[in-house]
Amino acid sequence: EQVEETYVMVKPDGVQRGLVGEVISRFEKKGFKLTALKLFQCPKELAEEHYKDLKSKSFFPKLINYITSGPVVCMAWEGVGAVASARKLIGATNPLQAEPGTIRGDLAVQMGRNVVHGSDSPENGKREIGWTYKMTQDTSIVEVPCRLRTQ
Ligand code: DAT
Ligand code: MG
Repeated sequence: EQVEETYVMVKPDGVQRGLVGEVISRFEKKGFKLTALKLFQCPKELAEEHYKDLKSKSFFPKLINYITSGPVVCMAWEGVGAVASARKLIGATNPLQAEPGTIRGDLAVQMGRNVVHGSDSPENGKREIGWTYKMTQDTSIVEVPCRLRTQ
């Protein structure tokens, strides 16, 4: 197992419901290291890029509408096997199928409101974390200025 960085994002429903602390807490308790954090409003173009593999799906417009509906919290978490482990902590895509003990299993009931995103591969982790940094530097993006880099 290798030290990896994964991108975790609290989606607008999670932010609106006040679950940011709960999500962060689970990753902290697991033992991962928080290396970046940002609160921002995802532009439509970036949402479409983020979910481009799902472009042909019937739910794609709804998904983009949801993810751009309010601020999201973007994070990078580092640790041994962090990508797969984060996916386990998050649970299955459909919250009704997610195991109790997982974030989605404990905190959500709807596929279209499943609280959190986690990268599905180390490559996508790098790619998705890159956007967070890019957004941080792009002053044209409407954002709550909130940035943290631990080292
Ligand atoms: P995950 O978020 O578990 O990686 P995914 O990448 O397949 O799942 O899909 C991204 C998001 O799209 C998912 O979190 C919720 C939504 N979604 C996926 N499949 C869906 C479906 N069949 N109906 C409605 N929304 C769906
Ligand atoms: Mg996915």
